[in-house]
Amino acid sequence: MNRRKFLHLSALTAPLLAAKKSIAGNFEAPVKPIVISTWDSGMAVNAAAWEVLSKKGRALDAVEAGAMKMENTPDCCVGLDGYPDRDGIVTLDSCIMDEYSNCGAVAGLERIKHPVSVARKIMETTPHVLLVGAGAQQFAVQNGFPLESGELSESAKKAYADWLKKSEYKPVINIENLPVRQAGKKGNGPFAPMFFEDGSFNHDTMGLVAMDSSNNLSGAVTTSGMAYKIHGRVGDSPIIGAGLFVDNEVGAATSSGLGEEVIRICGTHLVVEFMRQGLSPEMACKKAVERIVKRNPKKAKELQVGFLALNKKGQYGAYAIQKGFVFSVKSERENQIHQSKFLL
Ligand code: SD4
Repeated sequence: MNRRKFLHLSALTAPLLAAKKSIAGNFEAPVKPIVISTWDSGMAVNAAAWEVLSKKGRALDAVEAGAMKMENTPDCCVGLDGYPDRDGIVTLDSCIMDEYSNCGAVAGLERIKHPVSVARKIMETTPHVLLVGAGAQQFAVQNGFPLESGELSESAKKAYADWLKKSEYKPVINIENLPVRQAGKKGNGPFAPMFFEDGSFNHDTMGLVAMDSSNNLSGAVTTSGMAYKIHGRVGDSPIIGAGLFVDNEVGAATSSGLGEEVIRICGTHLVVEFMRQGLSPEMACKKAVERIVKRNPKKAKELQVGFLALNKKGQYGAYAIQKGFVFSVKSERENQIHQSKFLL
């Protein structure tokens, strides 16, 4: 065959071969950009992140914008309007991680509106990963973040006053199918959180991960943590490898639910490692959920944890212990809420 004929033939067959490869599923072009986030409130979060991603912006900027959207939403459970700890103080946890495995986090941060941006500042301007409590606040103020009043939002004030009547310490979060759950909404905002009969919020956490047009992954989490927690309690959300993990070669994962259980298994790190071994995002999340259930054979019915993961192909998946975990996805192909599969 002469060279010209060979080139002509390859031009004809190359698209066929490419099509075959994508049917085999091994060489699919990644769906990008894409952003996925926990809960139905993730729709608004994704829209904010999409503003960045659709202009070929960096995933890191997108996830920060998404988390800030939630922190800015009035009467929302995630930021300063969230529910306080048992001493009546709102303390915020957040983290952020980029495609180079740079990461920053804050825990127990009071009176600062955008903990995710403080986390990013720590990542980008200090040699550290995590600042907590008074030190985190001092760092934030020194870096120009305004100190807010620290007053509870109207709905948080009321719920806290109700809770104080019994002051029972029984943290329960995110279990949508328990009988205590009220199918109601508190507050008037479009993202007003679901609440329990005893007044305690669930969905106090927003986690999101994204892949940008350059195939780079990042993630962020922001939360007011578990309502009426012991002052100083920190959950999974600001812990790298628990509430969030990003490995730019493999994928990224985030979690929602009872943080202590996620920390005990290094949940999102585990999910990413399962994806590294070849599991799909959904199967990787399922295996992590199974590990939590395995170590809690009797208590599992009272626990809720959900994992959400994205791989480098732009494939995503979630899995939860119980029914009710939902997540939101935005790409050029879709903009919708999905129900997570569940184990029990
Ligand atoms: C925590 N994981 O503080 C968080 C709570 C949560 O929806 O996800 N709530 O343990």
